[in-house]
Amino acid sequence: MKIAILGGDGFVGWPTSLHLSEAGHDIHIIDNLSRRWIDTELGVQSLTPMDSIQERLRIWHDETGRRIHFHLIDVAQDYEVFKAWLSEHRPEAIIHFAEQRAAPYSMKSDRHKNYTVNNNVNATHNLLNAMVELGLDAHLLHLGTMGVYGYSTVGAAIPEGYLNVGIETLDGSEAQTEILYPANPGSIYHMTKCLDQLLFQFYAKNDGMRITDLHQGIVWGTHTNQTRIHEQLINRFDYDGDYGTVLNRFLIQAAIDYPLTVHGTGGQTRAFIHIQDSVRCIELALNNPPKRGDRVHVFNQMTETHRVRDLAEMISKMTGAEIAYVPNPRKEADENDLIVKNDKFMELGLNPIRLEEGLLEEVVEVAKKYAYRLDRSRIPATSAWTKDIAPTLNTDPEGKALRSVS
Ligand code: USQ
Repeated sequence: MKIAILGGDGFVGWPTSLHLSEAGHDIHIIDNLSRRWIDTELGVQSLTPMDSIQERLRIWHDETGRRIHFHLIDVAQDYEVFKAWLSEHRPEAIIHFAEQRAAPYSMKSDRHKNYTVNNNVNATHNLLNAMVELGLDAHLLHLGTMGVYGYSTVGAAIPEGYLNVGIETLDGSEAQTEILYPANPGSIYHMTKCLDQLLFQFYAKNDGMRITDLHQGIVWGTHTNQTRIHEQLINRFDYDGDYGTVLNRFLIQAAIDYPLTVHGTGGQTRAFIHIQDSVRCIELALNNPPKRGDRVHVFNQMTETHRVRDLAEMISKMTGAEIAYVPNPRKEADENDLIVKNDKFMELGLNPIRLEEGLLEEVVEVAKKYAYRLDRSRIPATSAWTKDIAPTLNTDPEGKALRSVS
């Protein structure tokens, strides 16, 4: 199948491109390389050394004989260029990762809020708009987030996208209907994914577009079967306070003997998935496309839930790392439960990788190997969710002021 992967140079886009290339698909990466520019803006780099996209693709060809094509296009800005590309290549499937994906980055300043909204919403709408204009009946798969639901539960499991509700009618009887699960974003970034959902709902209804929205949890791990093939195929690996995500950050912190930075009480419960399962899920969804006229298909792309402090304790036991409870830069519930349905991927045959299965050590080993590339001063999370929170942040978990337990 000819597949366009928008954002194929990113943390999930890159291993997905390799995975689907190995499966025999004709892969075209479309990317504006914005993530590399953001590294430069923030003055940080991936913990793992990343070659240029062209060099990575040359190595992939040398190692496997397969070609992945790269096209430098900004989907959010260059509408006409992107439309012309789609018109010429007419892919059968389009996987859309081309969005700014870090919640802390989206909250850094008014400029970062504008950038995230403009980039993410424009990218999604440009894509939908161009597909309709060109009469392109490709299957569109989008990487959404579990964060569209919010993280609190009312004691019920979060369903896959839709909720059955009863509404009292004027004559006092009850009408049943199905709605998108109420959006409850916790950051500007998460809000853009909520807006995406509405764009998808409209275009599926109005134009019969075939769309799958994957509500993914927090990805952990670094390697997939393909990125292990060669040193230069290695995935990017973020550790900094903006782009590093919680479990990978804890593992890296443990590897370099830095206190594990638990925000607040650590009572936040979140959904997780290993990067290898993430690419498998995308392939499963690709092989099970919606029919024309179907409503948007929604999958919860996660395999387990954990409380942040439990993760810290588990990693502390495994590695002897110290835990630091630091002031929370975010506006979020101190404690929440989270029960999530993921029946659809399980029915399609996903056999989840669990946290216990040795891959935690693999991440620690990778982090130790490249520890010399890491700048400890970039570890603290410094993006405050509100102006009130900013002055409360102590940005030095290695300092003495913080309560820490081992
Ligand atoms: N946290 C800590 N310590 C840290 C980093 C984070 O306690 O050093 C806490 C945060 O306060 C938060 C939780 O861990 O309560 C998760 O934070 P995160 O940075 O791992 O994840 P998040 O900001 O939610 O975003 C990540 C991805 C995003 C994806 C989302 C899935 O960056 O692209 O959509 O996970 S989900 O969280 O399920 O919405």
